[in-house]
Amino acid sequence: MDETQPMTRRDRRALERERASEAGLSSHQARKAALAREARGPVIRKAAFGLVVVAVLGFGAFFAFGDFLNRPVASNDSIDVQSSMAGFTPSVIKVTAGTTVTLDWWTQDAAVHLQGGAHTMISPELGLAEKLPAESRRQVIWTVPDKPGTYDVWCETCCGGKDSPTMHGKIVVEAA
Ligand SMILES: [Cu+2]
Repeated sequence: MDETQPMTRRDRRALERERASEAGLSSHQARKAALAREARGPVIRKAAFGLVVVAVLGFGAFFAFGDFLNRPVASNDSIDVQSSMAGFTPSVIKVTAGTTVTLDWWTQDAAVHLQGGAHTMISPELGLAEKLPAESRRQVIWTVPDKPGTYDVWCETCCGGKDSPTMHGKIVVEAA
């Protein structure tokens, strides 16, 4: 038989019979075996489709919940602050006048989205002019001014910077 030609159905049956007789099977058994082999095709396709579905769902879940999985755990005496395209989280940070606080500041944003590859935290009235590189976490140790009030804080390196309402947060300085 010419191996380069596709096998006809008759060729295939002949081959099955040949194999079956070698294995000592009747032609009836050989046909059953051939049918079973043919039936396996769709089963394998279904299994492959299932794997693709699982992979897609897995990636989806990874991207949706990656935030939570990678979220650094802040210690009790520090304030967890995330910078993202959605702004500061939380958008209102409460601190006590005259105290020294640690801002546990982190972002998962990639450098390509950020001017200069970093988020910033700017508040001249509060003495804040900090930079956070893409996909990083750092602790800002900051002494809160004595004057209570509500102050603006913003990022000037993404999404319109100071003029964007999204990149604005509030820091509420409460009386000691
Ligand atoms: Cu930013």
